[in-house]
Amino acid sequence: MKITQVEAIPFAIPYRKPLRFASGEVCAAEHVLVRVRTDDGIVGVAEAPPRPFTYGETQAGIVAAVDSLFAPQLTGLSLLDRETAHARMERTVGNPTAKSAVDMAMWDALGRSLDVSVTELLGGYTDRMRVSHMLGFDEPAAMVAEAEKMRDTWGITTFKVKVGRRPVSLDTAVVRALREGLGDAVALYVDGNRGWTAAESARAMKEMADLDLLFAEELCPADDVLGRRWLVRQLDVPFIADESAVTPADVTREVLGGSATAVSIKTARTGFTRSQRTHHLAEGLGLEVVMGNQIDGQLGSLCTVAFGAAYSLTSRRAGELSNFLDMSDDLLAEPLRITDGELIVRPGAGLGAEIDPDKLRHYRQDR
Ligand code: MUC
Ligand code: MG
Repeated sequence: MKITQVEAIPFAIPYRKPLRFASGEVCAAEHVLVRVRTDDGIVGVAEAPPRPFTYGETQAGIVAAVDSLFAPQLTGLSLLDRETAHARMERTVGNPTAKSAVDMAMWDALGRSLDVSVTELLGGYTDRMRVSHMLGFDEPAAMVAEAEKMRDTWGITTFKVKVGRRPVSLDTAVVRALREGLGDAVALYVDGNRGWTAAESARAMKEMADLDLLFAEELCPADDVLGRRWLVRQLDVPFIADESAVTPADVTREVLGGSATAVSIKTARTGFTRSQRTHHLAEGLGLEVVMGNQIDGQLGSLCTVAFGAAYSLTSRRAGELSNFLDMSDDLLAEPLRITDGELIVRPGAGLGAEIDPDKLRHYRQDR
């Protein structure tokens, strides 16, 4: 179970349809495949999606961090030395997605070594999650049409609607059109990616008061400390901290400071080890949890469902697991499939993911 190699392979797969939101847009999955090899021939895999507009990471930066910092620190450790691996990676500030992909590839390799699934290793609560689909900026009619297609094709009935544009009526009109078009049988919540001020957020939430929203996420910046507390106090839905609460310490600060009442866990940025810590903290604080999406490919989505299914708290709400549907292709030998609005954990050891060697050869950018 000794780590002999940690590889970082950049690849690019275009999106059929770009995803646009208040803090940026994604037109291609320019991600990094991380592979952890052991002395007994096991290979664990995970995927790192750089999001410079949220965390400052780039694809080249992730490759450099893994190659020059983490690979030398981890080579020679056992897969069971997770705390040591974590402590060594934490000597480097930032780089959340690079660290997380290494962490998850180690868990995948550990599961394969023990012939146990990652979900069972973590908590083993269930084998599936309901799926929530994230709708990027567009005209109201196009967003309603996309939601209807997701509902009719994949059985998805929970939608996260990107908001945060100006004037706020651009977005409130979309949410109203979705509620009118899809009716009460769907659940809707909104994510502003810090695009509005606290006052704009309050106005928008008042305008949408009759639309039965489930949550509001990161509508305004957490750094506008007093404004955000003022906003959160007046809402009658949980306010999810996403990019403002990457570490357990961030979650503590945001929640105890009155700037959030729920948390998004994204395995892309907290791996399995740190997501566990956030989960345990959320349980202790009595917070709602939503398993979020960092615009992950299929491997990243498999990581999200593997973690989300492991615990009661993380599997209670629909997880954001479907944006890979907008990609033109992927690396997995057997594609993920959403059925009746659910995604099931892959049976088998580790994450149960096999990378298609031809697809990797085609999409990798380093040779
Ligand atoms: C989300 O929940 O905010 C958009 C930017 C990012 O980092 O993740 C996505 C989704
Ligand atoms: Mg968000």
